[in-house]
Amino acid sequence: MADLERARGLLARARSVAVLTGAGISAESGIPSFRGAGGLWKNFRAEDLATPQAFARNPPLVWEWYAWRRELIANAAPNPAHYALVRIEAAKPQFTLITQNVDGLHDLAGSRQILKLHGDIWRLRCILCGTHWDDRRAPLPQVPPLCACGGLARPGVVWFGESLPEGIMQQAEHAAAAADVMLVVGTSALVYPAAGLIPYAKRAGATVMEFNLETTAFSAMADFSFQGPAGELLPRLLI
Ligand code: BV8
Ligand code: ZN
Repeated sequence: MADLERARGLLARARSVAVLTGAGISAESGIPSFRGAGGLWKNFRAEDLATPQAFARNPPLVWEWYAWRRELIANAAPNPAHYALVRIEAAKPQFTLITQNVDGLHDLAGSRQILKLHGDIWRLRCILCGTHWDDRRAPLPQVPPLCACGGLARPGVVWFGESLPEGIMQQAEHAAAAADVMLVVGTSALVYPAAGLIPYAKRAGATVMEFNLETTAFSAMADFSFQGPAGELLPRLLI
């Protein structure tokens, strides 16, 4: 694929690289995505369950979904796509991995410079006293889990209608604006403000390379749009 050769050459010469990943990069690790090709959470629309309203209305139902995902993720391993990003990070003077994923597989693979836009499924936060902590037990001994103060704990993730962690979009925009190359991997590019980073990088002069099973709203704007599994395509970007 001549285009992949060209993309590989551009990436090799890039000083500064930013990456935006979505659920699709974890699909080959056995974790179903939310929408689009391979999405297995059809019965649970993320927009219906990943909201403060859904949690207020029915904490056990929302926790059932997260407990199920935590168990899936606990038994999942990073795949060649995650590891390819670790190798790119090691080779670049400037590298930022911006992820929408909450599964922690980038950390497990060895990525260092990670911006977690939507939080982390292993973190819990008490809705009463605000204490937050890591709890990696899967299954959890009790669902919904309670805080030491007796308050109900929630997953430490960003739901629809909730703002992202303080200052994280500024950091992400800074990385996108500084990037010579932006890799966009396994995201349907439907959720904002994350998806806005793609045109943002493009406007700032980055070469945008998309890796997805299907096309998205930004495929036409991208300099390269590769259709195929990230686990197969990303390793071929490396010399
Ligand atoms: C906010 C929780 C404001 C954690 C998630 C109308 C227009 C525009 C925006 C809005 C609007 N109405 C509302 C909004 C804002 C809203 C939004 O964007 N809604 C969308 C649905 C339109 N955004 C928000 O609410 C955000 N907050 O805006 O706050 C604010 C400001 C100040 C004060 C208060 C409030 C919060 C967004 C975060 C929501 N939380 N999840 C969790 O449980 O995971 S979003 C959820 O979708 C996940 O986090 C996921 O990461 C994210 C994006 O999905 P993707 O990662 O892209 O996954 P998806 O399944 O969609 O796609 C997978 C892709 O991979 C597919 O394309 C597939 O083809 C591909 N693929 C599959 N296999 C492979 C592959 N590719 C390569 N290889 C493979 N093997
Ligand atoms: Zn508490």
